[in-house]
Amino acid sequence: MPVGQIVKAISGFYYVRTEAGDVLQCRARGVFKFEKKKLTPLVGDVVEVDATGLGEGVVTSVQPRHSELTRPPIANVDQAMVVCSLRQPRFQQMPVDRFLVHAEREGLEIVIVLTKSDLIKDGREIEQVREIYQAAGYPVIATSIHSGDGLEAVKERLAGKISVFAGQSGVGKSSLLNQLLPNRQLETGSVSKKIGRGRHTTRQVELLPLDGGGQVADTPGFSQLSFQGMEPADLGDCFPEFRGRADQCRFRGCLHLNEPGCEVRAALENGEIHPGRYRHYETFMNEIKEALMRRY
Ligand SMILES: Nc1nc2c(ncn2[C@@H]2O[C@H](COP(=O)(O)OP(=O)(O)OP(=O)(O)O)[C@@H](O)[C@H]2O)c(=O)[nH]1
Ligand SMILES: [Mg+2]
Ligand SMILES: [Zn+2]
Repeated sequence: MPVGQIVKAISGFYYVRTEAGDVLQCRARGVFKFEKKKLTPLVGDVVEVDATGLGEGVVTSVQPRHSELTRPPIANVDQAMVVCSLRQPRFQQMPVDRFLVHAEREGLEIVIVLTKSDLIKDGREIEQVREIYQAAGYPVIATSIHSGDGLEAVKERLAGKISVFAGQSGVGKSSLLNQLLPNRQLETGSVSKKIGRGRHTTRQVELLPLDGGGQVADTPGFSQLSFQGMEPADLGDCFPEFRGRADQCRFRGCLHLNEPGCEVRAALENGEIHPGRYRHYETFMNEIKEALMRRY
């Protein structure tokens, strides 16, 4: 039975690229389950298909995933390109930090991609953002589709991997991909002047092959991201700049809030951890605790 990968899903149809390179339009047969959980096939899933002829088929099984994101919905990616614009809309640290937690939970490689650098007159702003994230251990690439800034660096990071472009609507995910995929023109949209937000131009997740190996997924912009199902003790692990220090906290299970002998707080106080990142840790911790209270 041929094995393939779901590259797109639209209203109950799964588009499966087989090893032979054909794309079959498939329905799913039956209910798939892992660990007793009902599972809906996602873009990125490796599946078995029954070819029924004329470019059509049926998905008969889904293989276990090595990673899974709910927003954007995609399975088996290796790397997340966290895309955020510098202007139109203005850079916002909160949604980036929020998404980073989700990507860290799935153990993804992460690159922060800043877009629209042509709209910035003073390079210091880029340097400030770079400092925040490089101190946390993330590579940061500033890009512009107009000046060509950073495009080669993004290409190098994508080579040979399965990556997802994730970020809010209007930050320029599809525009950037159009620069990297000369044979594909993805639809792009304008940013509303009035509310400074994108218009949700991209409607579905699509996995696209890259010249020279690797694949990349364009995804719809999203804004709401919650921490449902997370435990307070999980959060620190999703901040790479906390991880090495947490082992040295006085108490095991230290949540790095008010505990004495906390090495994360010590690093914050001597300026090794960025205060904005720590503030977001506290915000997310409160959200996780509130969600837990509602559950019981
Ligand atoms: N000045 C400038 N504008 C850019 C750049 N990249 C994208 N844009 C503009 O930003 C707007 C939104 O771009 P899209 O690529 O549609 O954004 P998106 O992230 O794919 O948005 P959704 O599909 O809605 O999630 C368009 O008007 C683009 O022309 C850039 O590097 N510089
Ligand atoms: Mg788009
Ligand atoms: Zn601690």
